[in-house]
Parts: sequence; C-alpha cells; structure tokens
Amino acid sequence: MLKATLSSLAISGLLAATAVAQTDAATIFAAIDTNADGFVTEMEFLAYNGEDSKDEFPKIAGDDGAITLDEMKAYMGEGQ
Ligand SMILES: [Ca+2]
Repeated sequence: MLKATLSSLAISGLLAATAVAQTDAATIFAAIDTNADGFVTEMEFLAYNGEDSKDEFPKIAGDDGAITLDEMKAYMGEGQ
C-alpha cells in the first residue's frame, strides 16, 4: 500500500519535472529510493517509472549502475 502511494508521488513528480524542471530533486529521489540507502538502483527506478524508462536509467546513473542524489539533481537541472 505504501509502495503504491509512493509510486504515484514519484511518477507525478517526474512528470512535473519534465514539464517545468522545478520539482525538488531530493523529494523525488527519496520517493524512488525505497530502501533509503542513498542510491537508486535500476530495479528501484523501473519499479517507479515503469519499463518504458529503461533507456533513461543509464543516462542518469552513468557507469556505476546506481543513481545518486547528485546525479538526480544534475539530470533535473539542479546541479549547482
Ligand atoms: Ca536504494
């Protein structure tokens, strides 16, 4: 139940980010990082964004196979 709720938040957050690039990256990151270890794995990423986002994951994660908050911020244009 909690997972479904967080999923909705993450998806609407990412959609908002795409639309206006103003959404708080940390909020979205926390929602996607379900085990709160500070890394979003491909499994976590796809669980929240769907299989259609499979090509998107390596663009954000780079070569290490996990997305950090800094990578999320950079992707969302909050890299400063
Ligand atoms: Ca994680």
